[in-house]
Amino acid sequence: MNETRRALLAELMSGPVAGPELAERLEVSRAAIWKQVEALRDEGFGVESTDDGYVVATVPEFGAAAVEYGLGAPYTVEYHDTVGSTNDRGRELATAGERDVVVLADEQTGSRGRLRRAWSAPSGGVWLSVVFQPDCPPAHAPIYTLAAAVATARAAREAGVDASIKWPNDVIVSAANDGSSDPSDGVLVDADAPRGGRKLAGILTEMQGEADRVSWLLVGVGVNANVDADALPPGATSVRAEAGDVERRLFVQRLLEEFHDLRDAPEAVLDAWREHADTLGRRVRIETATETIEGEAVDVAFPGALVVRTDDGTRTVHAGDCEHLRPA
Ligand code: BT5
Repeated sequence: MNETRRALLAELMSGPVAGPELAERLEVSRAAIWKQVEALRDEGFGVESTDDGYVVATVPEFGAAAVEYGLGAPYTVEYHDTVGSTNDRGRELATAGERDVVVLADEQTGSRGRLRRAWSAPSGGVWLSVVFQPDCPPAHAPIYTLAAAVATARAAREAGVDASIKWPNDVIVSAANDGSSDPSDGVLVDADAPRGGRKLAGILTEMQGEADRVSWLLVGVGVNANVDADALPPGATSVRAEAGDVERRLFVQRLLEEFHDLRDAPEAVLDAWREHADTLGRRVRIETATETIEGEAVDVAFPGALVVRTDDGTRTVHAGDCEHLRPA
């Protein structure tokens, strides 16, 4: 968004301001203010002229300006109705030197999960990538995946979804919580959700770094928001299916605000993660690049490893695909 328009919106946040007063505060001409007010109207803002000045009466449903308006975190937003992958676009911006930018899309046509798996991203979802530069070595990057999972779970809970985190990068509605199976009969895992729980969101973190310092980090978050579950792969769920449609503008704001707070306080992430984890206390099977590890997930360790108690002792697992198993 144009800088003057951004500053204008910031002024209008706190109530009516007259055109001449705005021109003075922003150090531009009155004609420039009028032009930017028209541009905001074109973007879907209901800007009304009252006796006391301009007032924002309505905000558009979604988009860059909609998310930036009232956002309590210092990100600028680049919005696309449709894009290949927000992570790919984020990578372009990161390489060009941009930081603290969020790429946001209504629909993606070439989005990815880990190991280049396909990710479905139909219109109505929340598909975004945050580009930033944490002051840490590359080895610490997983803490930001955990932070994004916590932020997503919190935003989803506020939207009425019983969301929890499955290590390492999923936000799910646990099979035990979604009402589709009765925990009292001892069957804790839903048959349609073989890896345990229905997947609401996934996170894909990518980065560039030198030996001791991250140059840029990109946290891609995909949330099935206002999407029909049958438009998604088997085993997936959506905010719409669990709790009804959400105001995506507010959902994205909450997610970004929570993420930003945790980004600033990495030492708080593990406790927050434990609070929202579905994986801890469960029997798990983890496929790593080289082996399969089975046991009970007992804790999470910095920067994002799962601690698993196995028959052969305790293991700290740094990466892999995790399955929640039925209790023995
Ligand atoms: C992930 O990978 O869960 C990471 C997904 C990250 C997507 C975001 S969207 C914004 C940004 N831009 C991108 O291009 N990507 C990021 P993984 O753990 O590997 O899980 C992938 C698996 O999830 C697939 O193999 C499918 O089985 C399943 N899947 C695909 N689309 C899904 C969806 N919309 N909801 C739930 N599950 C899905």
